[in-house]
Amino acid sequence: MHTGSFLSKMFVTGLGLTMAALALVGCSENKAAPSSGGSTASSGSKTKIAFIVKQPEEPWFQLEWKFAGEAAKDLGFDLITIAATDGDQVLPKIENAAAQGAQGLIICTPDVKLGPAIVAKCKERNLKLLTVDDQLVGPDGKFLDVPHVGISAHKIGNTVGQALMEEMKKRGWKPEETAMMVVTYEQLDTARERTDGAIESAEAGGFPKDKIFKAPEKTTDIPGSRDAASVVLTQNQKVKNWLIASMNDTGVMGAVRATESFNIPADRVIAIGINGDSALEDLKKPTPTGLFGSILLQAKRHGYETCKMMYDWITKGQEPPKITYTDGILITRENYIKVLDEQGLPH
Ligand code: FCA
Repeated sequence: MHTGSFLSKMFVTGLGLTMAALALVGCSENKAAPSSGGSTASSGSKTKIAFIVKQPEEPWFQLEWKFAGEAAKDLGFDLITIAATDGDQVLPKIENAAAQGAQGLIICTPDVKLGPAIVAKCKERNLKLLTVDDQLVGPDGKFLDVPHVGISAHKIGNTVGQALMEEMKKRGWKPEETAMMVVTYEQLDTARERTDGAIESAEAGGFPKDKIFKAPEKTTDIPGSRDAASVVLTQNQKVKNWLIASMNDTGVMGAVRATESFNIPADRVIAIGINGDSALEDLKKPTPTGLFGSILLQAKRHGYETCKMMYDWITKGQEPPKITYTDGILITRENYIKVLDEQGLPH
């Protein structure tokens, strides 16, 4: 059944979830106690893993937590899910996880520059550390030597650029009537690599460099990308057709909403996101919007596999690989149901 599924609920009851996410932020942590593994009252001896994310309102992170919860159930550990939505919250929340007895931390931090402080805090509190999605950086801008699970950002960006070119050619759009808008967030490496990859492939496909406009977003939410896109649209009102790329679905969704408020017809827009989360909202609408597709990422690997790595590290002393890259698949109106089914994802 489609309607009862996790993702459908997530999209249909967006407000409820946002409230739930806010409640989560408010009370700072939420313990998902798995039922397997025996001990209840004397859970002191049970392995405890904390999973901190930067944007609990984004469906991507909700999916990561959902799969982490499945790992907790299957492997029999306690999972502590914690939201840290800005830099100031990170260290106190780690402290909090340690005080609750966590032995390991999986984190997608709101600020990767906190890398050295996060590493120091985990060392001080004897927490094993694994990063997911966003890699920690040091003062020199180089990645820190912490095990990491992330997407092959540049390659996935390339896939976006190639798919945009293909669809543009299919529609027979003239290059002189077309521009590309790239909603960027370049201070975050994984974001910059994705948008650079999209631009690189568009150029390799013959798209003129001077028709590519970057729209730097100040915040990585819908209002942030919408505002950034509106500036570019205001400055380029003569453009007939728009290609749109960004670091994730949220980035392109804000831009698509902006094209709508500029009264640009939906069939004059081709937007392709990354994540395969909020883009589903548009793919499900009976009338196509400018949102053409998204690169579906492997949330299960980011939520379940990271937990398994951490669990094996804590319980067997098996260190995770230094780096694990995951990839993605293009989903569109035509194939998303089939692909989500194949991936064992709800829709
Ligand atoms: C970053 C983005 C998320 C998701 C993840 C894999 O953390 O903010 O939306 O794309 O990488």
